[in-house]
Amino acid sequence: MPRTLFIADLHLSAGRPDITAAFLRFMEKEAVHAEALYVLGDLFEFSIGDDEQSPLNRQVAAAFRTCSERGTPVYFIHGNRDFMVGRRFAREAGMTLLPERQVIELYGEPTLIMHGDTLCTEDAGYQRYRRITRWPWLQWLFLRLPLTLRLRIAEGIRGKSAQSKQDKMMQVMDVNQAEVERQMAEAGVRRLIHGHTHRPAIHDFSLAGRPARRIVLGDWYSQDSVLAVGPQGVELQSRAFEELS
Ligand code: LP5
Ligand code: MN
Repeated sequence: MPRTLFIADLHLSAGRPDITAAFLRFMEKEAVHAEALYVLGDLFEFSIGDDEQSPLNRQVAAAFRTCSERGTPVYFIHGNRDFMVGRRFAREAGMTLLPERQVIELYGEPTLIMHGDTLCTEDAGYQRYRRITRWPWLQWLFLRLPLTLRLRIAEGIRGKSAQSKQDKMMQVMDVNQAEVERQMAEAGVRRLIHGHTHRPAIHDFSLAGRPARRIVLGDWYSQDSVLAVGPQGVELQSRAFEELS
């Protein structure tokens, strides 16, 4: 049975070899059998530019390349942590970079896919930070700094972000339903798939009087989270890392 797989929020880092192991096993055992693999952001804990040729980055690029060479195309949408992943990494990984919002036709159902951070409109501090870090000239300058300095800046932002998250209400960091409906209506879809909030769920609701669905992928901190979509329907799966070995 054909199926298309979606993952997000793996937060891969050198400090969590268990997540990398689960990811590599997933690539080898599951992704290669799919029609396509979509990675909806925050694959990496953070990215500071494609010239960071770390062993982890090499390993991930090789896993994607093997997958696409064996017939499963890999598509990537940036998350709020890895928006500096660029064309060079994409080329090395044999994957296609998609814009921040994309409508794909999934077995007859037009579906909007994205990372999900743009849906959190109540998080004004984050949205301001997001706008600034997407300025092309700022990214251009950032990429010209030495890697060690970029790493220090990234650590600085992570610290500030973790601090400010402590003062935010859970609801502020979730999606705003009106924004969900606005973006779905604008895209002309009745199904949305995203990650970012780490609140895996399938939400059914009514959009302009007709049934609509929002599917949220979970993170990979201590379990995986994989959405499989096929002609028969959708399945949001999660397995604890211990069950995977
Ligand atoms: O990722 P998560 O879920 O923990 O939190 C996000 C929002 N935080 C972020 C920041 C990332 O976690 C860290 C990414 C490092 C990127 C490195 C690349 C740098 C490239 C620079 C290019 C120009 O995205 C968090 C949201 C949360 O999701 C829920 O939606 O709330 O947002 C924040 O907390 C942002 C704060 O509101 C504002 C942060 C101010 C940062 C100020 C920067 C000062 C720079 C200092 C440098 C030394
Ligand atoms: Mn995110």
